[in-house]
Amino acid sequence: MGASLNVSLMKNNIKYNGVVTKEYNSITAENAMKFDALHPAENTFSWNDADYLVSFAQANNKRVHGHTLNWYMALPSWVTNFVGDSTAWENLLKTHIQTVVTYFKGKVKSWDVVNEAFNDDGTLRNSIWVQKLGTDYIARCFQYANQADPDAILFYNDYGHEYSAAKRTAIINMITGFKNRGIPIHGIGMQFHITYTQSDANISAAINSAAATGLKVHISELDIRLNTNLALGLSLTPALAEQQAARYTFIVKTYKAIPTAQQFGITTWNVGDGDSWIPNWQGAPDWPLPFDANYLRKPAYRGIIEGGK
Ligand code: 9MR
Repeated sequence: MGASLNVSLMKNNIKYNGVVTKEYNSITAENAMKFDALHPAENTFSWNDADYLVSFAQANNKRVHGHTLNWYMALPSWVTNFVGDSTAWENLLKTHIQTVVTYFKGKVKSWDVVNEAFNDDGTLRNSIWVQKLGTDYIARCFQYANQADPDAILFYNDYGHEYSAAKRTAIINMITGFKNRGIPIHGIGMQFHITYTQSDANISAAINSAAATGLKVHISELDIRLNTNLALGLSLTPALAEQQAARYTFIVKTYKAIPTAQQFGITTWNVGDGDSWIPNWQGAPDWPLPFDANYLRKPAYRGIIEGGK
């Protein structure tokens, strides 16, 4: 069980740090390993925040999952403004991936190599990477990462598997193609930023179709929103909290039914309701996580335990 971590809360909030230390055995950096954080200028790498999380993990015996080597967001302006031919762009891509993977070799044992490359309709997102490097850049990202650390477990990470059959089919087709071509890919990350109204059928279809690839499956950014109408005055009622707990239980149960060797883990995106990215993103209050804003366990916590039994 993992969570994505905010470095400044780890340093400054004793309750946050305590809950993280006690409750999880895997961590992902919420932002500290993204391109803009690690590589703010062409010839500058900035490792401090990422190092802090890696040291914490080593001292407390936790796995570190790397997020993310390639994404269309969280890019520094030197990349979005970069001028160069396709060789120069390829070099930029390769240098970033290989510098980062080499730096963390042996410490970060798995990576989201490429994040969110598809649109919800299953077409490839027309990102800066597609524009500069063509559609097969995704395969090359995996090859570059694998060259830098042949032992790293490499994931393709995305969202929407539960609500878009077209998107999950496109992702699975890409993965099958990679396997046939010998492109090193070992896992599929499904973010699962979902609402409590998401159906059993959709959740099962996402988990089971990912498992059918034979790859490791990571539920990589789980949170369960309650404010489906974006009501500004909504408050968390016991009834809503119980419905959320039941969704957590169903997800964990369904996940635990896939072959054990394919269960990479379940990671929530953030730790407590007070540090969730959701309220800010949707512009309305919400309580998507297993801990409340004081880092006390919610019914969702019990729901997770229940699902693992
Ligand atoms: O939670 C992250 C937020 O703090 C950042 O501002 C944002 C941009 O870097 O990324 C958020 O995390 C995203 C993750 O990296 C990829 N999947 C969606 C997550 C929520 O937007």
